Amino acid sequence: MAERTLIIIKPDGIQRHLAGEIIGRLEKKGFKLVAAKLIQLSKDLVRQFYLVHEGQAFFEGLVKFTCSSPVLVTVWEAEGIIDTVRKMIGATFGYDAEPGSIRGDFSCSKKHNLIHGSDSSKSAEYEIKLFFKPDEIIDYKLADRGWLYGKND
Ligand code: IDP
Ligand code: MG
Repeated sequence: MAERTLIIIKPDGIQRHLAGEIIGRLEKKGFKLVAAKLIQLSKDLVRQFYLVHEGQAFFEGLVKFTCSSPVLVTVWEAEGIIDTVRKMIGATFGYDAEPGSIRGDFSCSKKHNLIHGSDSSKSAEYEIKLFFKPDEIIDYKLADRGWLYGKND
């Protein structure tokens, strides 16, 4: 199985009507969508999700923001997807993010930066399990896969 990553369109992405734009970039890159749901997160779940940031000055504000509107939680698959998506997302703070990246093109904020992407395979495994049961992640083949992938060619 190819590598998997968890991508969340955060509350600002939904409220600013940017979910389609962001999902479209991931689709056009050739990544395979294997799970998706729109959910209103609870504070408890967000605290677990952002556990590594507990104790930081921005933590409670981050939890409040993440629960302030529904989010679109998705899982994507492709060779090397974790690092590639992080490059497509750009630096954490929108005003620092490179033009051409998702945050660089659409965010000027620290907290309101539109999208989450797992930062390592360990985080991806932890995060995917928080939101999806194994049978909610769909195993299927993309018809054009022969044209898309080939990290080891
Ligand atoms: P990442 O989303 O690029 O992986 P992290 O450092 O893991 O960035 O931080 C998680 C999220 O917390 C960020 O995406 C952002 O929404 C928020 N955040 C991080 N640092 C700050 C800060 O200093 N002030 C306010 N919010 C922050
Ligand atoms: Mg992070």
